[in-house]
Amino acid sequence: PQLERLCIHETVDEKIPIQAFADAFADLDVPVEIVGDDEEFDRTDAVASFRPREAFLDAGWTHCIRAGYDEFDTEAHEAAGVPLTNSTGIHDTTVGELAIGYMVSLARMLHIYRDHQNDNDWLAEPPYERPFTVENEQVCVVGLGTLGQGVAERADALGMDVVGVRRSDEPVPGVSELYHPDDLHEAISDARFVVIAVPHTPETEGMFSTAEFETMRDDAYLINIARGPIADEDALIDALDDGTIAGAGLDVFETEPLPEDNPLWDFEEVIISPHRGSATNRYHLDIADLVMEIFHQYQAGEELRNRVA
Ligand code: NDP
Ligand code: 7N6
Repeated sequence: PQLERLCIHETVDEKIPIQAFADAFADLDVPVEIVGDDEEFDRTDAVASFRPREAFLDAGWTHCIRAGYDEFDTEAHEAAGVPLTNSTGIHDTTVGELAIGYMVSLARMLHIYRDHQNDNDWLAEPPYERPFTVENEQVCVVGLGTLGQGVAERADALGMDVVGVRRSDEPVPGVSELYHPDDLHEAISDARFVVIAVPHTPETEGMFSTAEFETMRDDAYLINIARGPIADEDALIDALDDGTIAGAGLDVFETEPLPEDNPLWDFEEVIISPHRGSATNRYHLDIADLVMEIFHQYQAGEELRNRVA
């Protein structure tokens, strides 16, 4: 059956002002409703949501407003015959810029100057050896989809030497050398920055742990813009603590919000952002455009963009 309603689940509000998101569908020719957990669905309903709910298995189609759909049960969607789509394909600029921001700040000590600014402290004699330019430094981008390509393209434009890791051997603009995940250690061993941009799957969980941090240079920085559990947090804390690696830029964590007593807060050479890699003032429009594109594909009986189940 055709879709007769677009339901926006209240969990969208965890990341996007929900009314602005709903208003972005003004041109859609079906009613748009914000719904809660007591809502019942049928096959004429489309649902856009941040979090999964079992009730969505009664709908006609479910869209996850995140690129990472690791919380959704793809098998249940397949068994119920309810297509599930995700939001990959739109975060190259937003998350790419965040990764560049981390690297430039870590290289040029912006985070440390800001710490001193908080105390009105001029920091007259910063260590001469500490700052460096990202230009000519090597970055290894692990995962070369939308996020990874967004990072690679920007890093290349800054004159960095970009290498990368992916399972397929499809080349990526700006990436000088591609490695298979089996050769992860070789890929990361010379890099000044290692950027994690893979989805969270059974294969990538714990992909970075003690052995990987030991393989990295001791003046290297880990940037995680994907999902917390891909880098074992206890092992990361140990590696930062004993100088196995130099620092980190982290947007994602094993537990979010990051608990107040987590040791990661206290490292001078760690920059933490609250899982806002995609957050800009027009994010609701980017997601709404994608949802409308898939909505029209569904109505036309076409293949759905970003279908993951
Ligand atoms: P894509 O699907 O576009 O890209 C994923 C890439 O990872 C592909 O290039 C794939 O290439 C590669 N890959 C998959 N498995 C492996 C593996 N085992 N080893 C190495 N490479 C692998 O996803 P996106 O780039 O859109 O998003 C990636 C993840 O980032 C999301 O799943 C999400 O968790 C996270 N994310 C975080 C955001 C934030 O706010 N911080 C915002 C958006 C996304 P190949 O098939 O060749 O291996
Ligand atoms: C913002 C989610 C993703 O996977 O976690 C990120 O896309 C951002 C709605």
